[in-house]
Amino acid sequence: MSLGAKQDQPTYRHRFLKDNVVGLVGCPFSGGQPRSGVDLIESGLVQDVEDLGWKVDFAGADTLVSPLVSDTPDPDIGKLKKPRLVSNVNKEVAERVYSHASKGQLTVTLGGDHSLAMGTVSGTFKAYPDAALIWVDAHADINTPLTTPSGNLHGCPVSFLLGLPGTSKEEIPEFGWIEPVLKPERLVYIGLRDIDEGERKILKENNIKCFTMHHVDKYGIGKVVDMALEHVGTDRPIHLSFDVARFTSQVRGGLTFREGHYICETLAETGRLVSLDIMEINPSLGAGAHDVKQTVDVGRSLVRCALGETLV
Ligand SMILES: [Mn+2]
Repeated sequence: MSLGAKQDQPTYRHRFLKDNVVGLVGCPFSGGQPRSGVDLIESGLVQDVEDLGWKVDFAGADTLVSPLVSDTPDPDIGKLKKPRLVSNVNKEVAERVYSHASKGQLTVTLGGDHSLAMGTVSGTFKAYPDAALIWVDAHADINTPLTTPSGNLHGCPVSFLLGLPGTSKEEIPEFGWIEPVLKPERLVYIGLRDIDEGERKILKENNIKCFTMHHVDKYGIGKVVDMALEHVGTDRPIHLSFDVARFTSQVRGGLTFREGHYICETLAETGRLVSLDIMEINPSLGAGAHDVKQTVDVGRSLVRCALGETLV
């Protein structure tokens, strides 16, 4: 899929970065279970990124964020499952992302379940307090410890970043390191399709801008991305958190392959992307070799588009 032409500098000039360096963070962490999340990096992603004119700061697969699996008991807190493990992994992710971002690198985090955005967004916003967050996902992931139907923390990261009721240090000290760095008006969703009842209420009460699949159908992805960028402000650094689960299999009316790539291409064009999450790329357990390869290929091509790969 690569055009084969090696660039000596990135396609677009980046406003907030120094030295055209991509800082890679890998985290094969999913629901407390270690999984093979290194596929994407091992598949040649570093070479892809270098071919697009970037230098890569990645110390190798043995520096992936460890899932910190241990025998220490980690009982549920309320409904939340594996709360201490999720918190500890995210704290480490936040430190790694901050260390790249604070050097002026464009951080690319490959995960892993979407709870990891607690860490990535915390790290990015520590370096760029005025940043905006664009969340591309079928789900809003904004349940709080009080509203979550499942207790899975991958459905909750945004609520912690906003500091919604139920997430404070007093209420849940295990996550007390997370600062409420995100403002509702600097968050925008693209591609929502399945929203829980409690989430719908939170989105309304906090007046959070959502472009659902209804809006994508109505306006087309081009107009939706323009409106999303306008909503969060045209001169802020941007953190893009992209959930690719169910994105590769177009079974239930989510974003298409091209719509997803269009989002990444357009954010690259802004020259304001400072942090990118490609999450839920871990091929599901038991998937066939073909599915694994397809998931990895899609993740790779989204990263390339976000880093400036163009069709011609
Ligand atoms: Mn998600």
